[in-house]
Formats: sequence, C-alpha cells, structure tokens
Amino acid sequence: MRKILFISILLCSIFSVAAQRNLQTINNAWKFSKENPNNAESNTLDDKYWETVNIPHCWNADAYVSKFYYRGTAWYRKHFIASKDLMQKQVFIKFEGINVTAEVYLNGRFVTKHEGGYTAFTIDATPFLAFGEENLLAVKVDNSLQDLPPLSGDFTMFGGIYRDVWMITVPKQHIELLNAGSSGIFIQTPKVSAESAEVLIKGDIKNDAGTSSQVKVVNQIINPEGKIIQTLEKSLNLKSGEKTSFELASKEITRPVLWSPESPQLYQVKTTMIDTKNNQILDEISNPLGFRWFKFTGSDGFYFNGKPMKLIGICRHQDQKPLGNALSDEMHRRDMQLAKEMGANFIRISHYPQDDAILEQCDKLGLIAWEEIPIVNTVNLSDHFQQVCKTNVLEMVRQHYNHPSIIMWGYMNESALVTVRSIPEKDRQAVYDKTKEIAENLEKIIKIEDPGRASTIAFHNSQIYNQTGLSSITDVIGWNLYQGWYEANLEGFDKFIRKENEKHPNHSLIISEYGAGSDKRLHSLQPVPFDFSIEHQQTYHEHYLPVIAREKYISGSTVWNFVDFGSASRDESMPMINNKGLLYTDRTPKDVYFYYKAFLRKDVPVLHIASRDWDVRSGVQNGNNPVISPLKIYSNCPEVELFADGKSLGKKKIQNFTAVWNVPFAQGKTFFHAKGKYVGKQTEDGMNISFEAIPAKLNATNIKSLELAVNVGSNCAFTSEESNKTWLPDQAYTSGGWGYTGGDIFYASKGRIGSQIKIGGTTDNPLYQTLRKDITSYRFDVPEGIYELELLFADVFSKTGKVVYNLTEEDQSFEKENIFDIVINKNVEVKDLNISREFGHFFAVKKRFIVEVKGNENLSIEFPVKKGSAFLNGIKLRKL
Ligand code: GCB
Ligand code: CA
Repeated sequence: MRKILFISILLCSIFSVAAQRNLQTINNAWKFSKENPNNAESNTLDDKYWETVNIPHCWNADAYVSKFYYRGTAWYRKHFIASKDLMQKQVFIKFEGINVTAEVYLNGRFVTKHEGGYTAFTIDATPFLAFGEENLLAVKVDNSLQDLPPLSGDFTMFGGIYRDVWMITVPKQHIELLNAGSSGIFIQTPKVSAESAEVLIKGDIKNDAGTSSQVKVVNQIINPEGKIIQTLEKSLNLKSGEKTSFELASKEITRPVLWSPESPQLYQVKTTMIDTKNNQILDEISNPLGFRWFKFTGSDGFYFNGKPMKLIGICRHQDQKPLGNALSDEMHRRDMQLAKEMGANFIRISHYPQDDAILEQCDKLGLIAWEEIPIVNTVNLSDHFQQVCKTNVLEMVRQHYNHPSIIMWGYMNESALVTVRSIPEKDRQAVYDKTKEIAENLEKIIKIEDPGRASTIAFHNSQIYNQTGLSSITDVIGWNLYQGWYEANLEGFDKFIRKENEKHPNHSLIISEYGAGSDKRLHSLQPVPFDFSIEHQQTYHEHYLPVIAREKYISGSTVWNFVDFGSASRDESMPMINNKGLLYTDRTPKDVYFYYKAFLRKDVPVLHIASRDWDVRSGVQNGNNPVISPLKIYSNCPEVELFADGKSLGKKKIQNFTAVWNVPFAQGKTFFHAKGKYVGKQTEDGMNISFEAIPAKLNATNIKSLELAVNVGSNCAFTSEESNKTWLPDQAYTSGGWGYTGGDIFYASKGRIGSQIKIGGTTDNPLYQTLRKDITSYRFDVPEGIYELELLFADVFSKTGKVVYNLTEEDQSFEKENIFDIVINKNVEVKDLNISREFGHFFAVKKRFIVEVKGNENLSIEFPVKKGSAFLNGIKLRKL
C-alpha cells in the first residue's frame, strides 16, 4: 500500500500537471433565431430578443404536428469571455453534431463549413479569439434538402445543434485535434487471440508554438484492473508549426483479457505528451482498447473470439418525442441499457453515426455494433454528393475508431429504393452506376483506414442489388425484410432468405431490418398484417426470431426498430411516428419486448404477463356466458401457472417462450398472477385487467347503461386515448343482435386493411381509417325508446401520392365521388350526402342524431347510394 502511494506521488512530481488539457461543455444560454437577419454572424447585431436555448437543441417540435416541418436555416449565437490566461494556449471548439450543415463564424469571421448532420467536427478557435474580452461564436445551421446524404429517408430530418459543444484548451504542444473530429489517436490490435495479442498505436502531435520543442509521447496500456501492463514511448522533435506522426507497437501481451458481450472487459491506452526539458505533462488523453476478433462466413454464420455466436439485436434512431433529436447523454445511455437488459448483443446504429455516448455504452455494456453513414434510398450524380459521402465515412471511422464494440462500418441503406421507384427508367442506369462507384470508393477508404473491421450495406427486398453487383462489394450484406408486413405472409421471409443463401452461399448475411407496426389502441383476436394491432406485431416477431436463431447461415439480425421514432412524412395509425418499435417513444416497453427478453436472457428468470398493452379489454357477451379472451405470457421458464383472483387457471408448458390461456372474463377487474421456476429460482408477475362485457343481444335492462361503439370496417377493437372509450371490432348483423349488412371491408391496396392516410380533424386515426364500403345498412335490434346515434365518416376514396418508404408497389390510386342518403327507420335524415365535397377527403366527420324507436320496429340505418359507394367508418349508440 505504502509503495503504491509513494509511486503515485513520485509520478505527480515528475509529470507536473500544471498545464493539461481542459475540456468543458459550452451548452448553456445560446441565442437562437429562425429569422435569418443580415449580419447574423456579426458582433454588432443585437440578439437581445432572440430566444435563449440550451444545447442539445432541436427546432423541429413542428415535425410531430405536420409533415411540412421547418426545413431551412437558423442561427445560433454564443457570447463568451475568453480569459487572458488562454493566450498561452491553443483553444479548440468541438461540435458533436449539427443537422445538417453548419457554417461557423467567430467574431464575425468565417471559420469553416461542415456538411453532414451526424458526425462531429472540431475547429481551432485560437486565431479568431479576442483574449480578455467578449467573443461571439455564431453558427448558421441548415436542415433543408441539400446535395448530400441523406437525400430521403423514413425519418425526420430534425434541425439544430443537437449534440454537445465542447471547448478544449491545450498547451501549444498537443495531441492533434484537427484530424476529422477524432481523438487523434488510433489503436489497432493487429494480432489477437486468447493466448496473445499485440497493440499498435498511431497518432499525430502538433506544435502550435513559435519555437521548436523536444517532447516525449508516452502510451500506457492499462488493463481492466487498472494496472499498467506496458509503456510505449517515443521522443520527438517538433519544429514550430509542425505536425508529426508516431507509431508504436507493443510487445506481446500474453493471455489478454478478452472483450465480449458477456464480459465487456476494457483496457485503456493513456497517451501522454511530455515536455522533455522540464518533464511537464503537455497533453493527455485516454482511449478504450478491447481484445476481440471475429469472422463472418456465408454458410456458418458469425464467429466471435473463435466461437460461433448469433448476433441478435436492434436498430436504433436517435430521437425521442417530443424532443426531436436533442437528447441528453443519459438518455442515450438509457437506451443502450434497455437494449442490454432485453438481452441484445448487437446494435445497428441506423441510419447514421450517433452520439459518442452510444459507443461508450456499447463498449461498457458489451453491445457489438455496426455503424453507418446515411446514404439512404438513392444517390446524386454530382461530385459534391460523393465528396460528402467520403468525408462522412472518414469522419465516422476516425471518430469511433477506438471503440472495440464496433466491428462493422456501413455506408448504404436500400440505396436503390427511390432509384427504382421514382427515377425515370431512362436515367436509372446512370444512378445505379454512380451508386456502385460510390460504394467502391467508400469501400476502399474503409479498408485503407481500418483493415481490421468488416464493411456492410443494407438492401430492401429486391434483386436489383444482386443484378447491379452491389451485393459483391462489402464483406457482409444486410437484408431488410418485411414479409408479413409490407408483403403478404410471414413464411415468405424464411423462403426468401434460404433462397438467397442457396444462390449466393458465400454472402455473409444479416437480417438488418425486420419489423411490424403496432399501436396500443388497437387489439384484435384475428390480427392481420398492417392492422397495427399489438397482436400482429407479436405474431410477427414470434415468427421471425426462431427462424433467425435456427438458420445457421444467418449471422445475425437487428429488429426494426428498438423504439417508435419520428418520421414526419409517415401517416398510418400514428401519423408522424413509425411505430415498429419494441418500446414506445417514452421508452415504456411494449409487451413484445419481453418476448425478446425471455428468448435471449439465460442468466435471469423472465416471466411477463403480456397484457400491459391491453389492460382495458372488452368483448361481446352471449347471455351470461363468460367472454373468452386470450391472455399471453412470455417466459423463459419451462412451465408457468396462471391465477385469476387467486384461483388457478392451470399450468402450461412454455413453447417458443410463450404460453396462452383462453381466459373466461367477466365484467369488472381481475387480478392475474403467474408463477414459474427458472433454474431453481421462483419468479412471478401480476397485473390487473379490466373487462367490459358488451351484450350480444340488447334488451330493456342491459341497454340502460350501455354506450355501444363499433369500429366499423375493422377487425380491431380501438380504444381512444382521450376518452378511454373502446370501439368494438365490426360484426355482421344477426337477428336479435346488431351489426352491418352488405358491403366489404375497405382495403387501400392488396393486403392493406383500411386507408393509411392521415385523417384530419381527429386523433382517432385508426377509427376513421377503417371503413365498410358499399354498406347496405347497420342494424340494432333494440327496445323502444329515445337514442343518441353517432355516425362516423371519412371519405378516403381519393388519389394519394406515392409514399416511397411504404415498400409497396401499389398505391391508393383510385378516385371516386360518393353520394348517398342516411335513412333512419325509413326517414330520410340526410339527403345526397357528399362527405368529400362538404368536408374534404381524409377528414373526420361525426354526425349525431336523436332518434326515437317505437314499439318493436328496432333501429335500422340505411345508406341508399346516389353515386359511387356508400360507406361507414364507425357507429355508436346510446340510450337516453
Ligand atoms: C426500411 C428502411 C427504414 C424504414 C423501414 C420501415 O426498410 O430502411 O428506414 O423505417 O423500412 O419502417 O418501413
Ligand atoms: Ca373504422
């Protein structure tokens, strides 16, 4: 103990810490304006009335309200004092991320322009600063569509300075800070096995002083226990203004502690620059180091540290409603924690480089990572476009070079999607050629920069990538597959990927995306693709995951998407949100998250009553019979017993980490409790479910307290978030009961129930998006009395634009004028109703009527057609 103390005192006295690197955020109290005044960069401009904001900042709250969110320029200004002491120093400012382009000015003078919204950049502020005085840092930010990636994409292009800004102050002699936003130090493990490893450390140092100096670069390799195991050093003479590279190889490290998802053991490399004259520390930084190796194969899948491993994980976007992309570091870290807890060992950082906090967490928690730049959907032919791609790849690789979690660099996602769909055929070949040229050039850069990692790109379900040769460029290819969602059946997935492997046995494959949308408000006992029910999403994942786990040639997979994310141009059930997440935007896990957890976690018991997404239920009841409704459990226990209000409903074997009980529900609340044993450990879960029983036959007694609401034209029950009212799935009329007669469920295109277009004037989109067309009548066999009747309409019979990311060949491309009457018990209540003319297309219309039902005439609403089709989107009946 005494000895250690002595040494550390000694170290301090040898390497004086007087002149070290100073790092601090400059995030608070920036001025912000979208007014774009002239001279916005100038010190004389008065910004007193500008909004005061903190970084991370995003200006696009409007992207949760409208697809026409603000995409343009805005200014940020930061006033700060640069102290006189800094005069002897070199001062840098690092911007971790500004979307999409940034022009930086200091004290009115132009410093730099950075293009690309997802990589960091650093400026040397020194020559622009006024020491001992107030300075002005002004940044013009532009998130409009420009000649750089991404040209399009199924995600919101949130604008702003949305990641941290740092001020980094160092002595005149320092580790290089202007190398593509990197740390300036690059660590490789050219040899690594369980027996031994070697480390290669490269870097640049810089002398910004007017005189030359003699320095020493000392690199300490520190093991996970904090012990220095090797010190590599080199003396260098630095002339004034000179930048010098160094390269140091370690001696053999025997039996290195390996980094892996189960045991993410990290070494550190501490790089210290010392002034030889006085032994003072000039500059010092630490970088992570991990010992691991891996191999992708076409037929055998993936190997990590010499052993087969299935990569199973997530894709992740960087936003969170309502903040846009302006997340704090702890929010990023929380997401990685949630992924790790689920049992993921892999993440595709999609579709662009993300915050350093993400990579830091991947290293620490043991999440193997794929990171990529955002060439999405298509490319431009310009040299400028390609140049930005190259710069962004270089920045990504250099900035995140030292993270052992990263094993793969990617650079394209579905790069032919828009090319195929939206570029005229005669121009397409040129775009394919350019896409390939860009891919080949980026591939070269990656292999020169970082020969130790694999390269990859992701494709959509099309043979165009094989035909154009794009699938032969990278080490690994990713397939984004949505059979059972955008295409008809789930098994199409198994067939497609098996065939790919047969045709191209040497392609190393990852299922880089697969997923299905879900909306907590929608529930179905007969789920179908594209109904956005919670149940269909569960069915989808319960099919895909076992196939991925079973097929040996599949190296791994990443779910699309970990969290519901912002996509302003998307409509569907939750406009402006892509709801394929395993978690909601606020990071509450959906039940299906626990399917993954049960499947993946072997170290802890998992038992989850999968009804948090469906704890308010309803169903149609015949007489006094209980209503049967399924209750699902996700668990890794072999067997589970379920109890309802303390009474056992029996034990069930768990299959595919799932068991379903058909539970007899009665009106009211039931407490469910489940018990199991996992590797000798007891585990349990409990929750309340409330149930509303809706009578199949209506009579004078049960009608009194009833508000009967039906989601016409849908297989799903819909619960409004605002009123908590549930609209039952539609049903056909039978004598003595209630339901529709005539007509069909409306499909916007093959396999897509309802319309996918946003409905104006409501937040209950799914209720209005589904409808019954050519309906003859809706009937309720009810006793006499006075009723309030509510009819819901939205005319969706209109041409709509091509929504390219919808991955469908078909669009809603019909147009039809619809005129019909509303006749209630033979009385024409509304004549020649033309919804679209009166209210516009895709607009929610609710009509209420007070009707009297006499004797035993019952209630019948008819829709005689004058032109086009009659239709009905929802109906509600209440006795007064
Ligand atoms: C894809 C895209 C991704 C979309 C996803 C979807 O294939 O790569 O950006 O968000 O599909 O949900 O449609
Ligand atoms: Ca409906």
